[in-house]
Amino acid sequence: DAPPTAPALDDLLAGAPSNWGKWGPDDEVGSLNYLGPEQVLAAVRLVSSGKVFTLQRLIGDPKGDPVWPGRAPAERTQILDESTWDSPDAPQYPGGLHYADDKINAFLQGSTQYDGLGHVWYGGQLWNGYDARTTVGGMDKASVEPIARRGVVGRAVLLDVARFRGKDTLDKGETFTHEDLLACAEAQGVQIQQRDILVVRTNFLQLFFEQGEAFYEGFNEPGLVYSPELVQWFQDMEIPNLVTDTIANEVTADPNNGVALVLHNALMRNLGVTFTEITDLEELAADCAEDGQYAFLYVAAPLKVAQGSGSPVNPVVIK
Ligand code: UVW
Repeated sequence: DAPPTAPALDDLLAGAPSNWGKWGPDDEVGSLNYLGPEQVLAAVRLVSSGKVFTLQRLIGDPKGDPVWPGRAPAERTQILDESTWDSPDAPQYPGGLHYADDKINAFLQGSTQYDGLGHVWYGGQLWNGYDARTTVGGMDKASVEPIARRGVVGRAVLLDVARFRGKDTLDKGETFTHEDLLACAEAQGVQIQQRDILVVRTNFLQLFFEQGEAFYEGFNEPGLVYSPELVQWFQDMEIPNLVTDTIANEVTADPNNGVALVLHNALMRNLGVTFTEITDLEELAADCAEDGQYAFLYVAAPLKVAQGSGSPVNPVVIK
């Protein structure tokens, strides 16, 4: 079949809900404004067992780092190690001090990461109406820095869509809707509340670890798919943050219209919903299936990168 002729995002999302201006003309954190002290305290009250889970994928994993096509996995380089200090030119420190140093060369949009709200756009405007020219040479507006400065703390709900569908992993291009998320929550015995952080499991990246580079053939991740109803639901539910275990948080190419990454625009650019991608939810999901607790305290502190379009992060869940 010939691919559908993709409409322009400007047309597809004309008249769609928008939160531009809602938190003032200078806002750069969008729907994270929904997470105030009340939400933090309510989330803290969910802690009962003291179990802790970290959601970051290992940078430099010998199994490889899945990244969006065109990006490269992070590279760690050893700069100083014990062999350095064998050299006659090595600096001498009183007392015989030796030390190791290394560095990483990494896409800020690789590995587990928070996107700045200005990471994607169409029609020459970013989140809150900022001019897209403000991205030139570095994000002067809606970078990840303001998100990193405030941090993200709230009640989160795991929605284990793979398990709900009785699958090990979702398939390439497989889609689901907000109604599927609601049905998944119901099956798990948890309610999605207003201002909840949504943590969605597909286990799709397992295919990357099984297939290596072949994973990128016909690249089309599974995920949430755009509809006006879905966008309205995110708006009504005041969802501050969408966290998933896929590279792009949504189906890569919308099967209804062929447009790439519609939800990055309808949710992130227009509503200010923060995106967190490439998380590892496996230990958390296994534990939730065992203890039945699908709502928990979620804490994330992306790195403060001036003008960064994104930043690595190791989110923490506490039950
Ligand atoms: C793109 O926006 C292309 O990628 P990401 O999934 O990292 O947001």
